[in-house]
Amino acid sequence: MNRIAGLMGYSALMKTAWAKASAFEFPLGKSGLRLLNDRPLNAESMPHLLNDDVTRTAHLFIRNNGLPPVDVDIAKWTLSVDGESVIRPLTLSVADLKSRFENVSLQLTLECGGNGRAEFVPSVPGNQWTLGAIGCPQWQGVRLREVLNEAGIKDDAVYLGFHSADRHLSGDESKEVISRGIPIEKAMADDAIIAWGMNGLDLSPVHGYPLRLVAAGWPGSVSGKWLTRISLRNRVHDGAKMLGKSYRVPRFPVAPGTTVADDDMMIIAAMPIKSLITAPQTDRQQVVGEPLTVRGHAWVGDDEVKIVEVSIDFGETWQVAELSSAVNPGAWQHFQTSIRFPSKGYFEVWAKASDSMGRSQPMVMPAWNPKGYLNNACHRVSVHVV
Ligand SMILES: Nc1nc2c(c(=O)[nH]1)N[C@H]1C(S)=C(S)[C@@H](COP(=O)(O)O)O[C@H]1N2
Ligand SMILES: [Mo]
Repeated sequence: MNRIAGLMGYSALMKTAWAKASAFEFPLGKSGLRLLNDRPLNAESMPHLLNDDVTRTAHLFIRNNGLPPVDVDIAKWTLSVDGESVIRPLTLSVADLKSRFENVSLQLTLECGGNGRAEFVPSVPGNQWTLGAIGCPQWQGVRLREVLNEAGIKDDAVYLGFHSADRHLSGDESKEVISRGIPIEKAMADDAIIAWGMNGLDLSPVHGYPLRLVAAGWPGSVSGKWLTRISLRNRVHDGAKMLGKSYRVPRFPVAPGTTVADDDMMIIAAMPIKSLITAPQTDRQQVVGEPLTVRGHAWVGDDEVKIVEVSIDFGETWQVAELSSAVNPGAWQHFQTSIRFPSKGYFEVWAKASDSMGRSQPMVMPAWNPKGYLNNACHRVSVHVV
């Protein structure tokens, strides 16, 4: 059974989700999210809630692997830099970070590697994200490379690993929830930061207060929240959720449902090209002959989106949308176009983005993989023209 990418249905899915959500209170300041799991807390946004150029904190998805730290005292919080490949190990307070390094404010995308997982067939375990595990808020912090340069990087450094203060679900305090990382080249990039703020306010408790990493364009799991330590490694970081099948995909395409050996899996690097239609909302009614504005965002790992095309005839013909450039490296780009429907009836609006390397979003599901990562199939919304 082939499910329809992106159209996949809020109606059926939401009935169960809302029933669950009604017994659950979202953290203060969050609104409209769809609850996937309350322990650990996982909740996704909706396409129409992501229509703003800059994602509101209220509408950014939440992806926790464990339980956030409690009783955080920002005045006592420290971040250390260590590892085999550090020259001068460092420990910094939040105030040190703010006063000793250039402060930056950047719009950076954050997308969970499992965004779109719900559509893989056969289905795979894990949070059943549909479309909403993506956002692009404005982050305040310092460039990661400035802190690393201050500590000094040995020639043999190849990777950066992070450590965090969240608590393992089992209650076992010796167990780390997640300790992932990025190659040193990405750690030195313009769009990799240590953030203390989101949209001009302190990070909220669910998003990593008081400090987190944000490495735009890579799976969200490398953007460690509640950050306490970063390690410069002389080998690929081997922390929790770096090995096995976590955040990894097969090195070669496999048939749907295949069991893949760990040795045949590789770490996900930059995220693929993708777009999201944020207006109109799916299931919209439209009067025949009246123009409809179609709007949304497009983004791609470490590259630039070159073109976004829109179709209302199931991909037979495409119309090129206006596309903005990114406000800074690592930010998503916005597209917009006006559409007139030729007749009454059931239409779908499809959006397809392509990047500077000539890669486009697939119209149907991309390669199945055991954990359901990297679904960048085209988003489709329905319009009933009357
Ligand atoms: N310490 C810590 N960092 C973490 C996580 C976590 O569970 N613990 N989840 C990761 C994953 S898988 C994602 S997709 C992003 C989600 O960030 P958000 O909850 O702020 O949207 O945070 C990442 N950083
Ligand atoms: Mo994630």
